[in-house]
Amino acid sequence: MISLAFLANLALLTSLVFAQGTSDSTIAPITENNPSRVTFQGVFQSGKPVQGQITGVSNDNGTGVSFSVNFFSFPDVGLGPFNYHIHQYPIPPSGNCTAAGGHLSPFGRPDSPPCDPINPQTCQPGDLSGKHGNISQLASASAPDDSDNGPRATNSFQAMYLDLYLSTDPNSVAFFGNRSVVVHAANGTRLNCANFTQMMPSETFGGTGSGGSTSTQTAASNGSAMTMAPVSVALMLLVAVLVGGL
Ligand SMILES: [Cu+2]
Repeated sequence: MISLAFLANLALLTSLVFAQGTSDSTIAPITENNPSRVTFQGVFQSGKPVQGQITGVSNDNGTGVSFSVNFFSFPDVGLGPFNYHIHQYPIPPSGNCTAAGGHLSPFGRPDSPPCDPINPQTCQPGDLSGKHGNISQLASASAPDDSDNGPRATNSFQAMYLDLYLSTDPNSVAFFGNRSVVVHAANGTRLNCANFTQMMPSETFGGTGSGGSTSTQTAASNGSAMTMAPVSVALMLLVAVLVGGL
């Protein structure tokens, strides 16, 4: 009797999992209603090859996430082309990049075949270099001439792009704010990695230009302090006018 019930449950569970896994195949939907201007940044660990950071901020229209990539100090161009992804798990305090697990792939898209950037919705949401280009050309204009030893480690890579398939909404399966970024050599070696952490608007934009439309936690506390002053000034003016009029 128990085994029958167990089998029935197992069948139900299997059909549910199967339906979930196949209803939309592995196509990633465009993320919408992301909270406006929420920002997450990953900064690579010091003392490892490849330095720099990647920053993702959601747009005012809530669709997708805008990324800004600034990587530098690549070890050796010969180890490239380098690639980088958002990986499934955060990096533990030990800094071990292997603990990040595989690429963020909430719809079950495997690592192969390689991502076709013409159809980014078919790629793993975490496959940033697959969708937006790997690091095959490094800017080296500022590198000192050291032709005997090949290109110096000052090589850098910058990119900015809108990714439509990642999310800043913690309720989304495409949320990346609690995950990690890993940069790899061409042979897959994990050169460095970083956890994403949320940045406050003042940190992101240096406290300038965002104005009153910035609608997050710190803005609220700053705003209350700042709006108090005009209100008291207005009250004082009103009192002054009244007193003066009498
Ligand atoms: Cu990776």
